[in-house]
Amino acid sequence: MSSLAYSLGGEVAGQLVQARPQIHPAYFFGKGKLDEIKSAIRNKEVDAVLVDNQLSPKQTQNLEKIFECEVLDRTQVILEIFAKNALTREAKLQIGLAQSEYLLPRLVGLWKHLDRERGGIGASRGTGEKQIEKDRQFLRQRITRLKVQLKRVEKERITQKQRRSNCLRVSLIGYTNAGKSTIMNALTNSGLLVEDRLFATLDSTTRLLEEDSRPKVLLSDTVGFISNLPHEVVAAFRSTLATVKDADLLLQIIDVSDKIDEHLQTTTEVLADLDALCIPVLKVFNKIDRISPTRLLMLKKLYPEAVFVSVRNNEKNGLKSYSNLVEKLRNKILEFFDERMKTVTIRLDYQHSRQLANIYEWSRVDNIDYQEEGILMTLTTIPGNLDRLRHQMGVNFTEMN
Ligand SMILES: Nc1nc2c(ncn2[C@@H]2O[C@H](COP(=O)(O)OP(=O)(O)OP(=O)(O)O)[C@@H](O)[C@H]2O)c(=O)[nH]1
Ligand SMILES: [Mg+2]
Repeated sequence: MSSLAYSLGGEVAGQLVQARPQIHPAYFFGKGKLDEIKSAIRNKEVDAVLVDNQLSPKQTQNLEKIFECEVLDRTQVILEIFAKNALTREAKLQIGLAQSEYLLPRLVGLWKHLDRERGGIGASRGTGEKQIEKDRQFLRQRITRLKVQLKRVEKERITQKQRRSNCLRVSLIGYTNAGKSTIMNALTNSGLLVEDRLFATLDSTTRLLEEDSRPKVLLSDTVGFISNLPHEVVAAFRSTLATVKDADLLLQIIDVSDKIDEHLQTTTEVLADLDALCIPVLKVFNKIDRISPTRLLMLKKLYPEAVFVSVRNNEKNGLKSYSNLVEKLRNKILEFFDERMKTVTIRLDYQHSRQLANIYEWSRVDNIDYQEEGILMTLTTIPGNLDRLRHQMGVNFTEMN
C-alpha cells in the first residue's frame, strides 16, 4: 500500500494495522482504532487515509465524516494511479470504463446521506433516489459508449494481429514494477518508460526481438499485475491484455527482491482470469543484483528451469555483465522456438515462385536448389506456419521427406 501511495504521488505519514476477527459493518475499523487513526491524522496533517482492503460505500462515507479527510480503498487507489498514468487513447478508454463500472453499484450509498440530510428540513423526500436513477442512467450510457469505442480499438488490434499471425509472439508478464519494461528495452534496444513506481506501463508495445530471425519473433510489454484487484478492473483491461492471450510464449518476470510466492500466485490468478493458463511460461527472475549469493543459489535450486538476470551493472557483485545475462535470456527464447520448429524439404513449381517471398517471411530457408523440375528448398519453421504454407500452395507444395 505504501508503494501504491508513493506511485500516486503521495507521502506516507504513518501506517496502522488492525487485527479484528470481524470487520465493523459501518466503520470498518473498531472504536479504539478509529480514535487512534483520528489522533494520528490530527498530529501529522494528513490529506487522505488509504485502506488496504475493499470498503463499502457506506463505510467510506462514515470514515470520511469521522476523519474529515478523503478515504480511498485499495481499488480506488489503483484506479487513481491508472487514471493518472494513462497516456494512450486505449488506456484512457479502459480506465474510464473501469471507473464507471466500479462506481455503478456504489451510487446508492453515495446518495443515501442526501436523502437523510434533506429529509429533516422538509425538503422533498426521495431527491437522492431520483438523482441516483439519473446518475445510474448517465453511467450506463457512458459504459455503453466506452465499450463501443473500445470495440473499435480492438478491431484495429485484430487487423494488426492478422498481419502478425505468421510471427512468433512472446509476451512479458508479471507483477507491477518487476522490471518488464527494463527487460523489453534491453532485449530490443528500445526506450520505453521505466520507473520505480507501480503501473508505469498501462498499454501494450510490440517490438521485433531480432531483425533476421525467421519466423520473426515479436516481443510485447504490457500492464503489470497486482494482488487483490477486482475482476471488473482486470476485465476493463482485456483489450490491452489480449497480447498476453495471443502469445506463443510468456516470459514471466519476477522481482527476486520482492515477495516471490505472492507474486507468482497473483500471476497465476490473472492468467486464469484471462483464460491463458495453457500458454507455455518461461520464468525470469530479475534484479538478482539485489539478493545475496546464497539466496540466489537457493532459488536456482528451486527453479532449475528459470533464467536469472539483472539489468544493472553487476560486475562489482561478482555477477556476469548485464548484456551477458540478457543475451542468455534472448538465446533461451530462441531455443524455446527452435525446439518446436520442424525442418522439411519441399519442391516448388517455377510458376509459383512468387510464393518465395512468403516462404522467406514465414520460415528459415536452410537450403535452396534450382532444379529443372522445380525449386528444391529445405525450410525450418513452426508447425503452424508449415500448415499455412501447405494451405496456400496446395498441390504445388510437395514435401520430399
Ligand atoms: N536493482 C535492479 N533494479 C532493476 C532491475 N531491473 C529493473 N529495475 C528497476 O525496477 C524498477 C521498475 O522497472 P520497470 O521496468 O519500470 O518495471 P515494470 O515491470 O515495467 O513495471 P510497471 O510497468 O510499472 O508495471 C525501475 O526503477 C528499474 O530501474 C534490475 O535488474 N536490478
Ligand atoms: Mg512497465
